Order: sequence, then C-alpha cells, then structure tokens
Amino acid sequence: GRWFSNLLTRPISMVDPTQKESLNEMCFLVDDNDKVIGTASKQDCHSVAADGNIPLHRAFSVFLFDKKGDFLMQKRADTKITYPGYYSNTCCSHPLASVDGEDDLSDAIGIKKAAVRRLNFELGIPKEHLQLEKFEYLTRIKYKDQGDGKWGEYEIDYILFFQDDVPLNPNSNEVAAISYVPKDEFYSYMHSLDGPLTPWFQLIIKKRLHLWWDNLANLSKFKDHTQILNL
Ligand code: DMA
Ligand code: MN
Repeated sequence: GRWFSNLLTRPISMVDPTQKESLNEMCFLVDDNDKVIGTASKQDCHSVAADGNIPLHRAFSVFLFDKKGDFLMQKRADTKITYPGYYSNTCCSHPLASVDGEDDLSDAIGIKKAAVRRLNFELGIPKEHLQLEKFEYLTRIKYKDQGDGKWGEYEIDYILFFQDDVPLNPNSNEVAAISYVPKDEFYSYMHSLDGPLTPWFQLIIKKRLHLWWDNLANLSKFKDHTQILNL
C-alpha cells in the first residue's frame, strides 16, 4: 500500500547499510566522447539534481549466456538504491577509480576486469570461470533516465557479452532472483514478469538484443569502438 510505495524513494537514513556503504565508491566522470574528466562518488553520480541533471559517468552491462544460448536475467534486490525490484540484464555496474587497472581502455580490459569483480560479487560466479579473453566487448551506449526522480542514471555504458556455463551463487543484497531465458521464450517471459524492466535494458531489447543474440558465435563483426550509440 501507501507505506511500501513510499519505500521506493526511501530517505538515505533508511537505505540498506551495505548499499549505503557502496555509495562511497568512486566512479569515472566522462564527457560526451567518453574522455575521463574526473571522478565522483556513486552517490553523486546517481543523484538527480533539482534541474534534472545527473553527472555523466562510465558503466558497463554484461549479457551472459549459457552454452546452449539461453540468456541469464536478474531481478534487482529490493535493497538496491537505484531501480529496486526491477528486472535487468545479467549484471551492471561501474569501473572504479579506486580499483587498480579498471581505467585501462585498451581492448576495454579495465571494463572486463570490473565485470569480473561484479559477476563474482553479485552472482557468485567463481573468478576462474571468468577469463578476460572470454568477454566480447561490443560497443558503447549513452542513455539517461531520471529513475524515481531522486536516483537515476546518465551513463556511457560498455556492452559486454559472455558465453559459457558457470556456477552461480547470487548475493541476496544485490539480486532478488535469476533466470535463464531461452530466445524463443523471451517475449512471453518478459510479459509474465511481476515487475518493471530497467530503462537501459528496455532500450537494448528494443534496439539491439535480438541482433546480437542471433549472432552469439560471431559477435566480432558488431564490435565498434568508434561510435557511441545514443539510445
Ligand atoms: C549500474 O548498474 C550500471 C548500469 C549500466 C545501469 P547498477 O546500478 O547495478 O550498479 P551497482 O551494482 O554497482 O549498484
Ligand atoms: Mn550508473
């Protein structure tokens, strides 16, 4: 009822302590060309200002598939500060200024390292199953979303694909539920969900997901580090 919907924009004092601590992580601020112009806390990077402004920062989105080509989706935990309870792609987060090597963009290696860190943390995938060379970096996507009006996103988002069978052990502070979805059941599954989809995942579904999913075995032809897609 009324009380629970108020929790969607809880005051910072009521935020889950583990998630609150993560607001101190330092993200990379970037310009429209993805050039680093500074760093800012996760809290500042996701706070929507009175004029609707959000600092543009660098992020990544992982799309993980098992060997037979089913796609791993996650439902975000209710403890998440941004987009709690939303359904999304496998794993999203940010390369951090405080973690050695995550600023290295040669072949997006720093982004892949950040992805390993978060796939391990959020989904409990052992790092030995996440060799950097198994990630396929496709392109960058720029998008903005005001979220709940208090917490939102404005990012240049690196898209990473990964295909292998991996052990999973989700972290309940991050992830409420996971599910492998076969391609031919994707749309009916989307319609059966009991929560909204994250805005970036919606954009990617609308513009690119099927093209990429249809080409899991030869994704390199879609690799493009010259442009930033404006979705
Ligand atoms: C942020 O994801 C990145 C994108 C692409 C939206 P997130 O909110 O899941 O980040 P984190 O897990 O670090 O809180
Ligand atoms: Mn972000």
